[in-house]
Amino acid sequence: MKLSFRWYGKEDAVTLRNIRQIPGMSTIVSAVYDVPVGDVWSRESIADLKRQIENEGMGFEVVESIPVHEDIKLGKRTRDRYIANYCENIRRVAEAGVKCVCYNFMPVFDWTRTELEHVLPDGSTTLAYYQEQVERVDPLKSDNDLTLPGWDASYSREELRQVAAEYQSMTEEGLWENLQYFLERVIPVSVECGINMAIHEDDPCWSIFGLPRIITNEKNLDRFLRLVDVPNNGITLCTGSLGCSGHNDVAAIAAKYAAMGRIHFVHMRNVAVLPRGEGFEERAHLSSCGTLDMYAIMKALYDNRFDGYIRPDHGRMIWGETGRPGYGLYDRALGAVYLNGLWEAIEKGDR
Ligand code: DNO
Repeated sequence: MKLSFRWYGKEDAVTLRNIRQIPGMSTIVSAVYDVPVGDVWSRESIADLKRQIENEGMGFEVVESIPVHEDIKLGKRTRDRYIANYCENIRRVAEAGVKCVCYNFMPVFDWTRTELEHVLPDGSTTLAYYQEQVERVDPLKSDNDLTLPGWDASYSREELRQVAAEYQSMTEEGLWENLQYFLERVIPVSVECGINMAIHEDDPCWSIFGLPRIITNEKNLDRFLRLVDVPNNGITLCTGSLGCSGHNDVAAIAAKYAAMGRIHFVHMRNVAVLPRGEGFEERAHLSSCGTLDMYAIMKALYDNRFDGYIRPDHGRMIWGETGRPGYGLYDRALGAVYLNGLWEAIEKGDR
């Protein structure tokens, strides 16, 4: 495995120097944030990222994310222009030495939580999703002024309603068709430039606000991989996104797709799944802190010869740290160290 860490660029309170000091850290996961979704990234911005990362002795090999414009997901006529830009971005990051691109195909909302600072018994704070709170918020109702903390701040309230309204007639099958259209154009370019494309599962892995979500379980991942059946069309295995539903056996999923060579990137984090469909809370990485067996997942990857990138996913806020929810330094660094330990033990146990 290649240990990696997400960095939000110069504006990130966590510095590259901080990250470099985490044992075994080799790769930075980042993106260009200075242009709107759908535009072409400048070569200068990409080169600038690369230079900063390499100056700290690490490599820039994973992009998370090149975001997919809503017009592509909606299948609008304007999508061809955005797909052309997407392909151009793939070529440009490949020229800079990037090997893997993470993206998602979730309508309107990326990851969604109802609380960003839920206090755990030990005084740390974490991200949580309570179904009952989600049900009280409907972005399509004009008289509803409730909001959720994870929402994309780049949309005004009205724009959010408009874009969500455009999905009212979109079915899951429609979204599958639009995903296929996108992949048929983008994957050949990624093959040409040696980039592994890694779709991120929907988080949480079920429909919210009546919007379709399709990258949610093993059956749908099978269907996804068959849409364009080449190794470059792969997945980001996000343990927390799949694992927040008790129906997904994450270790079995990890084993299956690693054996097929279709997992290019892994987000490792633990969640506590609440009873009776009440939602979930993010927890420290250690297996005993949540529902997921992190050892079993790492072992499944190792046993099936996974050799891609892994990063510790969301951390809690601990030791008084404040900052971007889920993306502080301390708890993610503890996560990285734990992943190193698991991997070393599994590897040496195998000799
Ligand atoms: C959340 C992340 C996601 C992820 C995108 C990939 O913390 O895991 O926002 O980056 O879904 O496109």
